[in-house]
Amino acid sequence: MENVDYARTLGEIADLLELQGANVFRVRAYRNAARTIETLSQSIDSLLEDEDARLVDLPSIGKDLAAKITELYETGELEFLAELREEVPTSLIEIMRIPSLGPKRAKQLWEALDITSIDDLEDAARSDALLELPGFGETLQARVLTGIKQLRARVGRFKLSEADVYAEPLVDYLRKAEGVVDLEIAGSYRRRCETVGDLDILATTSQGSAIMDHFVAYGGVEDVLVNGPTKSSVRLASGLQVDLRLVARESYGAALYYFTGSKAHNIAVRGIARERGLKVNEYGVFSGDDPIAAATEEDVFASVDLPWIPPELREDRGEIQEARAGRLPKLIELTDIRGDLQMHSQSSDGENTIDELVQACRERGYEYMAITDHTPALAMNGVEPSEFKKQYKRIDKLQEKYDDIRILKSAEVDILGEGELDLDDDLLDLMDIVVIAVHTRFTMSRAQMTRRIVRAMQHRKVNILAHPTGRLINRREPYPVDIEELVRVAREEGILLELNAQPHRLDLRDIYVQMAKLAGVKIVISTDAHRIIELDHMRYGVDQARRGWLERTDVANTYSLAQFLELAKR
Ligand code: DGT
Ligand code: CA
Ligand code: CA
Ligand code: ZN
Repeated sequence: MENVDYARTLGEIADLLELQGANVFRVRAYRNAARTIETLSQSIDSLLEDEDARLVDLPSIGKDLAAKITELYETGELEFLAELREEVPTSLIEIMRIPSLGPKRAKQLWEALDITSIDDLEDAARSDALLELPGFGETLQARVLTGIKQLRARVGRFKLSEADVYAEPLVDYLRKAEGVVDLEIAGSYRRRCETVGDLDILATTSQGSAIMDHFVAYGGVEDVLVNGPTKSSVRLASGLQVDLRLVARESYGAALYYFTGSKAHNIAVRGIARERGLKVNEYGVFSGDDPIAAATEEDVFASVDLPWIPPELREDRGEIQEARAGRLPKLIELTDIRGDLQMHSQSSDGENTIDELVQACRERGYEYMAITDHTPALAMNGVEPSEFKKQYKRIDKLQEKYDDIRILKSAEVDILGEGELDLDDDLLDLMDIVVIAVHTRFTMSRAQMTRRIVRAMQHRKVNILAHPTGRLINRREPYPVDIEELVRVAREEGILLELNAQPHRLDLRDIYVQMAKLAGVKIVISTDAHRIIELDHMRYGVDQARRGWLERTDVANTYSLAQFLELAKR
């Protein structure tokens, strides 16, 4: 099993316990364990193969959880989960995930109206049946219907980071097939979209199609949908569908181009080709019946007088015109990053000490970093002002040991309901950099939310607005906010906007990143790491930045410390 499979199982237990109204600490124990496993650098399977390794040494894993994980490892199943599933209809979990419902209301719907599926819920909401329940009203009922619509639109899409978990070992496995020459994942995965519907793999071999049988024999395959000599499709145990196409070596470039997409980009390029009397398909670019380009992507682009366009830009959002004019951006790369401006230590909800985080950032070659613990408004995870003062003294001490990295004193200051900040000015004055964010009260009107955030941005000490829209991919829509107004205020006030690199946030999203760039607002890409391994999420932030057309100079944390501080200055 993959670590994500273990994590998913523990997460499901947490969900089911929550629906039963179990003790919150018990629920949280499962969630924390799931998170530990999801971000572990070593695989649970290999850990358990090693006799000396002890699961209980991992953070958030006690004796009981270790036993459950071992049972999963040994039998592939978990009796406890099977029992829970008997007691709770699984589709209630989906219902519970609809924004503004949650476990208590899902349970209430189940008990009072016998609602156990999304379809039941939709029927009930449409016939006004929800209005009869205590605590439900017109607004909530309308919100439930919107939530159902959104849920239906996104089912089946995997976050890019989830797809990576399955894609990387599969690609390693496929490369071992007989005679493989080229092997690459095209489609939305290659364009580094934030979610992917399926994986589209292309291969060429020196001879034969042995790779097809090798593919369908892969251990992670649950169903073989098609097994042919040039195209096979499977569904992995995780539900992810994978297509493998074997193409002729002389037309590999054309196939790679075609299956990278996007469809909109392909259609636009095909239109240009048609004007020139050319035809483009997955086998090549043709003038009449004669292929004029097919071997490489560069050839395909050159046949319509375009330079090669990076996959992340191929969305038909102006890249073709800019390419023609010789104005394609030189996209930012991971190695350009020189610091990370958001991470949490043990003082709030992080797992590591500041010392450990500093070591990890030094290992990553960073020149600066900021510790941004939560503030008291987040009851369970917040740090009290007196604790922040102690933390800053500790940072001063620690700083004396290092001249290769600057540890910036900071906090992720909560934006309260009316736009006030959760810490007093005298504490903000002790910080090198002030990061602000909304974490509560998502349901205000667009105008109210915009006013709230703008007011916070206008506070003279603020430098960075973190995860500006609050969305969680596949789980929570952004709160309603006038993003253009936030960009305008950022420009006016000299505030940096964060592109949060957590793979389930990626907030700002690509088009807003581009909007900020066009307005002349600098972006910071921060990992918001809650443990060391999450510092490596930086690559997802950089992927998203590339999709937003950012160059190195558009990103504040690609500059030297002195230049960064100058950019952050109000
Ligand atoms: P996904 O899988 O929903 O995340 O998105 P993609 O972009 O990977 O889409 P997919 O898997 O349906 O197809 C892969 C690529 O194949 C797509 O990006 C462009 C190309 N393609 C598929 N269908 C068409 C089509 O009808 N016309 C054109 N021009 N290209 C297509
Ligand atoms: Ca795809
Ligand atoms: Ca596909
Ligand atoms: Zn946050």
